[in-house]
Amino acid sequence: MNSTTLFEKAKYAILNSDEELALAIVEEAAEKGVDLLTLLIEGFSKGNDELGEIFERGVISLPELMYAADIMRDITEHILSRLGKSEEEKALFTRKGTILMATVAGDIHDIGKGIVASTLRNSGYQVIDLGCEVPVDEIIKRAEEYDVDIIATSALLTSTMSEQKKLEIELVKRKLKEKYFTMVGGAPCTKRWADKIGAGAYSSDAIDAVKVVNEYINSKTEKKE
Ligand code: B12
Repeated sequence: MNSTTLFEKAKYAILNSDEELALAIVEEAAEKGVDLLTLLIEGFSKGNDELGEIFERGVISLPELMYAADIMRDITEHILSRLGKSEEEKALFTRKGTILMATVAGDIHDIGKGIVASTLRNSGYQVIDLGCEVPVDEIIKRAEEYDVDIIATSALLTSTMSEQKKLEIELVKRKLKEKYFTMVGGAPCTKRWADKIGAGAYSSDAIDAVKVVNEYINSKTEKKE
C-alpha cells in the first residue's frame, strides 16, 4: 500500500471516529517507514478538517464532533510521543533557537499548535509549549524566564484573536517588542491580521512555520556575526 492510500485511510478513520483503526494505521505507517508527521498532517488532520466542515453544515452534532476531536487528540499525542522517542535517539540536536508556543486565553484548540510545535522540534528548535488558554501576562512572564527567541501564538476562534493583539500591545508597553519576534497562526488568522496588529509573521501551517522560523533565526544569526 502506498502512502497516499494510507493518508486516505487515516482520513477515513477520523471521519468515522474509529480509534482502533487509526492506531492500526499508525502502526502500519511506522512499519512501512512512512513519516508519521506527514501521516498526521496529510491524513488524520485532513479528516479532522473535513469533519469540521461536516459539523458546520449541521450534519453532525457538537458531541459527535467532540468525540472525534478526542480521538484526533489521542492520535496526535500518540504520534508525537513516538516522534519524541526517535528525537531522543537522534540525540543532541544543535539548538538553533527557542520558541515559546501557546494557545491564547479563552481558547482550548491545541491540535494544530501541537503539530507546529512538533514540526519545529523535528527541525532542531527547542519549543516550550505552554498549552492552551494562556493569558498574555503568563506568556510574557515565561518568555522572559526562558529567554526565548520567538513567541508563537495560536488562536482558532475569531473571539480570541484579540489576545494576539493584546500581546503586541503589552510587549510595546513593557518595551519588549524589539526583544521578541512574534508569530501568529490558527485558522482565522491571516497575513493581513499579523500586519494589522504588528506581529512579526503569520504562518498558515507547520511546514511554512519552519520556513518562517528558519528565515528569522538565520537573519538574527547573520546580524550577530
Ligand atoms: C477540533 C475542534 C474543536 C475541538 C478542539 C479539541 C482540541 N484539543 O484542540 C473541540 C470539540 C473541543 C472544540 C471546541 C470548540 N470549538 Co472548535 N473546532 C474544531 C475544528 C473542527 C478543528 C480544529 C483543528 O484541530 N483543526 C486541525 C488542525 C491541524 O488545524 P489548525 O488548528 O487550523 O492548525 C493548523 C494551522 O492553523 C496552523 N496553526 C495553528 N496554530 C498555529 C500557531 C502558530 C504560531 C502557527 C505559525 C501556525 C498555527 O498550523 C496547524 C497545522 O497545519 C474546527 C473547524 C476547523 N475546520 O478548523 C472547529 C472550530 C475552530 N471550533 C469552533 C467553535 C465555535 C468551538 C466552540 C466555541 C464550540 C462550542 N459551541 O462550544 C468550542 C470552543 C471552546 C473554547 N473555549 O475554545 C469554530 C470557530 C468559529 C470561529 N471562527 O470563531 C470552528 C471553526 C468550527 C465552526 N465553524 O463552527 N473545537
